[in-house]
Amino acid sequence: MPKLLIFPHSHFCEKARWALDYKGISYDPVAVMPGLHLKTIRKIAPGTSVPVLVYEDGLVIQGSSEIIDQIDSIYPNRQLSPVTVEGRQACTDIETEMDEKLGVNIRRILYSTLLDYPAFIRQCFTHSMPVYKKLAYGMIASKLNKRIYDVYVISPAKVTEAKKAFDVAMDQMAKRIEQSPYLVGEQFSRADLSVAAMLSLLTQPAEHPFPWGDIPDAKAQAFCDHYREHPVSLWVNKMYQQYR
Ligand SMILES: N[C@@H](CCC(=O)N[C@@H](CS)C(=O)NCC(=O)O)C(=O)O
Repeated sequence: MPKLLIFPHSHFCEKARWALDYKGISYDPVAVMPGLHLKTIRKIAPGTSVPVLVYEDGLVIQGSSEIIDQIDSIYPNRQLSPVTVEGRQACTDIETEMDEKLGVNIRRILYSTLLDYPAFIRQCFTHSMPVYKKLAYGMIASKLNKRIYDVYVISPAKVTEAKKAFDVAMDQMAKRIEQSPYLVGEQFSRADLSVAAMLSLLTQPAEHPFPWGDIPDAKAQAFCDHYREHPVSLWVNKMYQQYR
């Protein structure tokens, strides 16, 4: 059975996991800890990011979109990629654009306040790990959280920019789903799955496998609440109910 190396709370990992689950592919999800993941991932893949799918014969696929490409190419059931060239290109365009405008920006916005809540971050970074790893996290937590801030949040000005870009992208998505419940073609595709996974941090749907619990920060909560009734949030929840 292939292993899927993940950060369990990550929306990019959720995208890969949802695709595997949707297609009914058996895999073993293996949680790696941010920071400590570098050593593990560098040994097997060109970049350092998760998700990474590792097959028993040694084949390694890194990246959520690349994983969907690969599993669609070898497991024909429940195709997530459209059959037409135009459909595939439309999915690639949406995924590339929204991974950045929604996925990267929401990560920046939420980390900008949630990093101040050690118990919440510990739960995200060590979920499903053995006790010795949870203890190891305690030893690197403050250095790691600073690094996460530097890489993903960067500065308050970047957070302000991210909020604006996120809002524009939400409205852009709202216009698209006014026409049809599916972003590309007449059926559920990787474009729908990707956008919904990127926004799973916003709506925290019940079908998402991570046990979020309460958001401990009022600003982060207010950000999520602001979009609670947004048509795109309602659409995300519907995609989760119907396809996750
Ligand atoms: N384009 C990549 C992005 C994945 C990504 O940003 N992963 C983050 C977690 S959300 C990560 O692994 N960060 C640690 C690193 O890059 O070393 C994908 O779609 O898989």
